Amino acid sequence: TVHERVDTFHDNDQKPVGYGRMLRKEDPRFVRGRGRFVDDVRLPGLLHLAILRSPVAHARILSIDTSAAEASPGVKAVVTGAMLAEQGLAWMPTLSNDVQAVLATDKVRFQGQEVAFVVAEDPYAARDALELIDVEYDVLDPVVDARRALEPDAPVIRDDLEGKTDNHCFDWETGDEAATAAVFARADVVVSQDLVYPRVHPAPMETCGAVADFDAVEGKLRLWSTTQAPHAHRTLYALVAGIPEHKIQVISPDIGGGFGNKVPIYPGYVCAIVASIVTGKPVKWMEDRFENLISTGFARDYIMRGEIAATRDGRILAIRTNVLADHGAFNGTAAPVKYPAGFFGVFTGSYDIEAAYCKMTAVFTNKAPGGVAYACSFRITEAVYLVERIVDCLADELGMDPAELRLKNFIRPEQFPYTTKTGWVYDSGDYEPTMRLAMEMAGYADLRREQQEKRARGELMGIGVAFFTEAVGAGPRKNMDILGLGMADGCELRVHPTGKAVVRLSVQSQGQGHETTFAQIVAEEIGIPPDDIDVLHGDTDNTPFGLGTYGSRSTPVSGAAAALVARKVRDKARIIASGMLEVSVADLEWDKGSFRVKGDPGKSVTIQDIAMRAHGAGDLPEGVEGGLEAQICYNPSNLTYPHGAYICVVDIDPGTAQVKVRRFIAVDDCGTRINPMIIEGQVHGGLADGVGMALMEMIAFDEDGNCLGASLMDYLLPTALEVPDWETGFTVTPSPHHPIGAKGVGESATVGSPPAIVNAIVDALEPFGVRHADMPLTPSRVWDAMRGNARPP
Ligand code: PCD
Repeated sequence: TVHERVDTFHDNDQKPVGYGRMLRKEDPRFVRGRGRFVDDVRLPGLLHLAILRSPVAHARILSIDTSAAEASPGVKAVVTGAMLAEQGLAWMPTLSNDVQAVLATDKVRFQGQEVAFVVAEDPYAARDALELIDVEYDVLDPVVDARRALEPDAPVIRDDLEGKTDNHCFDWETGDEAATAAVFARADVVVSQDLVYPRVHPAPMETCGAVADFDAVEGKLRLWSTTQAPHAHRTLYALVAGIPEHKIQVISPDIGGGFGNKVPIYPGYVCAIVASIVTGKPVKWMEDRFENLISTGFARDYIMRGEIAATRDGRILAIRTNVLADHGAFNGTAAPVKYPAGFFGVFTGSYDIEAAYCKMTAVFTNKAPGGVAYACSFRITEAVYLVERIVDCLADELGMDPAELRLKNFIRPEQFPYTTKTGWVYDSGDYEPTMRLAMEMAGYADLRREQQEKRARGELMGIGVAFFTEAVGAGPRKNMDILGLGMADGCELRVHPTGKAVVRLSVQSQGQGHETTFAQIVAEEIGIPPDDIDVLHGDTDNTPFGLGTYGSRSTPVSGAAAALVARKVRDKARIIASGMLEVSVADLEWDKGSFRVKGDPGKSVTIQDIAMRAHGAGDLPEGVEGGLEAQICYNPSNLTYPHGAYICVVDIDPGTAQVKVRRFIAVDDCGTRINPMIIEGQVHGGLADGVGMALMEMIAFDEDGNCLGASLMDYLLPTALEVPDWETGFTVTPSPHHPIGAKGVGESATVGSPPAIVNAIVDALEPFGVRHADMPLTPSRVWDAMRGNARPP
């Protein structure tokens, strides 16, 4: 366990080989405005596409008249759902075994749904023509509340599905219902609490878009698109559009943030492809902020009841939960097939308990589809919020300190690998030091004293504690696939004659800095400096197959692939070195960057010498082919389970109910740390996300199904003004099954911070007898809670 609180980093003069703080290789491009995003793609003859969206949440389409739009200046084509239906393209599969309308044919099922598109010479002509399309709607009653969706007389939203007579999406359960009931029956203390994780939106800085270029002569489709999973998307386009897969190239260039929003396939991508085929020209579709917020993958929207059973002295025995999940109009989440509720099964948290059970019902409503893993490994954010809130409710009931209660119930280090009561095998963990470090950095005892003094003066100060274990790195192909595609990752490494290298990844960066960290992983293994290693990604023609970047899977899966492919190259280099030095391979030892003869350190060859020899004149040892390159496909044996302890300090203005996050201490354990500077950046970003969700963000709807969070004036994102100076620390518990011991970290802070903040606010409101209040804790909600009428969103 290491305790480090560095807030500075050294520059590139001290180039470390391998792991360590290193400035990002991609940043010179970004800070000079030389990034190349989808909207920067300009091809000769480029046409522009705009989408007509439904103004209402639920209606039957009676007629669509496109004649005026077709006659509008600059317009090349106007396409409706009926026209797509003729080609069998009106519906497409989602990444969770549902279907979604590309363009509505029968009904519109959410406000903002795609109804028709216009292709024109410029984006303005396309947008202007949208207003000339005349759609006649027969408006139906919308269902905007998940509870209402289950009522027997609720309108049936998905009447496109054969024999569908209700709004059920799926039922799911995990754990042991009877065993859990038995433990609850004999427990001294049982606490239950209703909790809502409201619908929020990932809101990346860059909205979604695509440029499709179908070359009829070559029969080849090139698609630049804002995708977090180019290879998986390519396979899907091949299956849906019937274009042979080797004739599709998906390019995901620089991406301005993904956060799960860019995992699904959106109708706009498919429309751009259709438009290019129809017009014979390249076509660009870029949505605006409003379209992104109302129609693309939202996150959360879980209504949960949490129950916790314990002994009087604070031993947690069992956790039970019942969840109503709102999936919107189409089940558009992306989750491994066997996990319709994602990894919600980790709701037992970081505690060693006797029994657990979850029952979930998912429903369709007249809201945009999604339920995407927004900075979350498939619903872990909801699971962690649930457990960390009810543990606090239990602490309140028992009159115990929330940190002490957690310390008392942690899974102990000697229990790892630990199989939870819902069947997850936590690979490694050492929770107590992480918690103690956070408490020490926070000055926990002093904070509690300060709180006592302030309470005596009527001031509202709260201290919130949260501890999380995540499951990231999907996943072992024996039980994880998306639409039949196993979740493994390929990696290819080529060392050129002069000792410079190129590594090709199947994952795709959206800003995380993969061009730096993957060069560092390879550097650590073969001793070539990171600046001499280029990382290629995001282009299906030039990278090996793999399932993409989300659920913090790049480090656990592709990071392992990169280390192993480098070791494969090193093994070959060793044989070549043995020939060069005329000794057996067993007589060589590796010294980061060179092989030397054991006992004769003067005799050595560098990796660069070996690279030249591998490509150069002269014979190579028996059985060794020329060149210095390798390729692998890595199938992880398990997920990795990072953990962390977060402590938040808030002050609440008793006159305005405004919450100020005064301090935030985050101690993360992601195993071996590749680039601590990047990790801190990841944590800072995730913590800001958490402040947003806990205090301000919510996609709400009125009773007609109008989206009330359709602009950044209504959907509030945190800025520098709302966040404190983060205090970060770390511990290191390597993953035993990962070749370099690294676990993912990209989502940890988003997962762990909301409960810490809400716990702090509820703690501050203790004098008012508040045990819970639902996010987002805006001043009005906090005010209501203080007045004893906390209301769900
Ligand atoms: N790392 C290091 N070390 C360790 C780990 C990690 O260094 N141990 C680093 C790496 O390398 C990278 C990062 O860090 O760079 C991260 O990682 P990860 O965790 O593995 O992750 P990834 O896979 O790479 O990524 C993903 C994530 C996610 S998932 C999200 S949401 C978010 C994050 O990522 N997103 C983003 N972060 C970020 N950042 C940015 N800038 N942008 C973006 O967009 Mo999801 O599911 O999709 O929802």
